[in-house]
Amino acid sequence: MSNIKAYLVIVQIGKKPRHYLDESLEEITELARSCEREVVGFSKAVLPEPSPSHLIRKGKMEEVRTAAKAAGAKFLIFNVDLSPGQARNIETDCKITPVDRTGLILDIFAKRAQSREGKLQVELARLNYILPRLMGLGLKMSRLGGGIGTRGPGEQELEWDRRKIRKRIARVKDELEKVEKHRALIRLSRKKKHFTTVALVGYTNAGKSTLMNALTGAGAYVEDKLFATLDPMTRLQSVNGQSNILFIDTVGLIKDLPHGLVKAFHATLEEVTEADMLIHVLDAASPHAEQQKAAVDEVLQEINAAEKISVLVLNKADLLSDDEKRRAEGIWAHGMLISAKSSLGMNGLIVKLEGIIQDLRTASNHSPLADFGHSSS
Ligand SMILES: Nc1nc2c(ncn2[C@@H]2O[C@H](COP(=O)(O)OP(=O)(O)OP(=O)(O)O)[C@@H](O)[C@H]2O)c(=O)[nH]1
Ligand SMILES: [Mg+2]
Repeated sequence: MSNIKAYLVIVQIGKKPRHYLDESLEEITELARSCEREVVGFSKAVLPEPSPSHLIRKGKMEEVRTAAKAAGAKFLIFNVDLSPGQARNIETDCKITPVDRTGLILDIFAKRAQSREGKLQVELARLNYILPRLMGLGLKMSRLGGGIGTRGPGEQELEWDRRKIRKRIARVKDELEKVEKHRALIRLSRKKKHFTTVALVGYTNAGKSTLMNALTGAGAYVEDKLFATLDPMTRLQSVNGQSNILFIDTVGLIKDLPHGLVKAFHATLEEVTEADMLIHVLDAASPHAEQQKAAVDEVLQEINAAEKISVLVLNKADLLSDDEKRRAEGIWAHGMLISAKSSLGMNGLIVKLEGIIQDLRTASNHSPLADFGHSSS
């Protein structure tokens, strides 16, 4: 199957860190690849401020259009988000569909969603993304329709679509609420059964699913693509004599995660908020490991999970030289160097987990609330 061709437009607006453009290009290329788009070329632009009409200036837009057309691109992928108006103008002038960073991430999520819940979450995020864009289109249609007070047939259609979308949003939200309630019940029953839950969190592609498999033999889907995992997967496991440990593999995070997505994935991320402890998986071999850790920490803050007991694992240690290992340990003194793939350092990690879980259990046995809700189920 041949992939759909895409041309990248990498824009820097205002002052940014030194390698911003290169890093942005690298990230969008990875996202495009994960969305099964074939990158056929790219342009870079540095702007003091965005042009309200097309984001980039007219001359640059023309250059992009010519290069993209010549390369047979069906999409123009931008590294930043476009306003509905900019997206519409670019499409009208270039006759190539623009996709912004959020749109691209949403497309990947849509491809990956498997479970009913995952599909609902992605649908909600997409509907919320489309709604203001339809409104932009509606405005244009009303202008086409003539003066104030007159409505072109096009606009009526869009008005109706908007209503339909709003209705659908309400229904999807309703259904998600039910799912959330169901999840809460499941969590309660886990508590009653005295399971200890360990959530694996981290930047996308850090190796969470690989570690999940190494710890539990779960057979979680692993791929060298961004957002390979969308639906949380749970596996019950014993660790060195500590039984009833529930490992949860979760959706990967990314910097500047579109806000709508965080909201849509509320129920999934709640698994992290409610977990007894976290394993933060970091790709220590990535040149962007520090930024990636910061981005994950930010989301953990946002979902009130930053204070949780957590173990930082510096994964992919098999790719590091001795010097690089020392450097990583210098930056993250509490981090544990492991390779989920080659099982390097895994024994140490398991011993560490066992110790923490034992402490957690001892603490909860001594807590006056320990027997709260306890039953023989
Ligand atoms: N060399 C090396 N590669 C690894 C290691 N752990 C994972 N990988 C590779 O990294 C890629 C991503 O692994 P996944 O386990 O899918 O990563 P993830 O964090 O679950 O990714 P998402 O689900 O997309 O967020 C795969 O190609 C893995 O084979 C490791 O310890 N060493
Ligand atoms: Mg995964």
